[in-house]
Amino acid sequence: MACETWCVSEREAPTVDQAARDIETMEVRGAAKIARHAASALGRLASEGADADELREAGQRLIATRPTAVSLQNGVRYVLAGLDDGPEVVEARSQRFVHDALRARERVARNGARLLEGVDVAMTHCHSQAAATSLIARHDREPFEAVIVLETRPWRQGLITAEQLADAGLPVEFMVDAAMGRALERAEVAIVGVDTIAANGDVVNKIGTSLVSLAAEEADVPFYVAGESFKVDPGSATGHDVEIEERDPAEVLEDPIAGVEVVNPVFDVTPADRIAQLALEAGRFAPEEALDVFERSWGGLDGA
Ligand code: RUB
Repeated sequence: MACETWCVSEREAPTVDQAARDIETMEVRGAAKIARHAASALGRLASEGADADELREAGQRLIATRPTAVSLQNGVRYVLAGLDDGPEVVEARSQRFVHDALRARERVARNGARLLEGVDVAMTHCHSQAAATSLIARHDREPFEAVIVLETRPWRQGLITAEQLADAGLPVEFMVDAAMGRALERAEVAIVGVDTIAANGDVVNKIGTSLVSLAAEEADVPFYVAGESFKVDPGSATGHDVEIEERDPAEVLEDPIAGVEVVNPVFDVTPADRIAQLALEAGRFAPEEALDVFERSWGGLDGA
């Protein structure tokens, strides 16, 4: 499978062990990319003649790498829905998932850009391809005066966003997370990505997102979310049913301090009623509509 289908490097599709390591170490990160990476690895395993038990076990191993982003589970389920029909079908479903996921991302960017029409200053948090490509698509049509990017502790994924946007020619301002209130004195919208959308439209995304939405509400600034509909989790009634990943304390504090426990939750829940609109591949929607869009777009998951 070539790079354009899974987009990490020029390498072949990864083995399951390699993909699991890439995802665990965050060499491959972001909800959509981890789903494509896992799907590609399953496709490779199927092409190597693995049987149904091996494929099922590999799917479980990949799902266990990161618990919060349902995209990963949905990608694996989509691919393994072909198990009863043999490894060729699993391989074909892996390719179809990656292809459709990339096409969905392009459409999300177009719809995300529409949400940003007429805005001079936008703000974003973390690194989301869906949000970043929405900002770039909008800037290509109608240049921004500034895009404010929050650092996003502890992993500082905001740096990746800042670089990506600057490379694309956007005027980027980089601020620490605690400056978000100050940033919202100028920003006219906030737009972020998503790891999981619960059935009621709550959004689970990088830690700090919920605070951004709260600060945006206080500043009377619309808060938008961009993402592919395979990030919907029909099994989570609300965002609080989604497992929140806790990562290594060393990501927060390299040298432990005696008597201090470092806690490192890396996602949080933004309630649906703070989200002005979602940009999905099928258009722009109220958060409560995402479940319907998922069922219409990814109905194939039902057979998984
Ligand atoms: C990344 C993050 C992103 C979503 C969406 O967290 O929270 O906003 O995953 O990303 P991490 P995308 O760095 O821990 O994976 O739009 O690229 O799918």
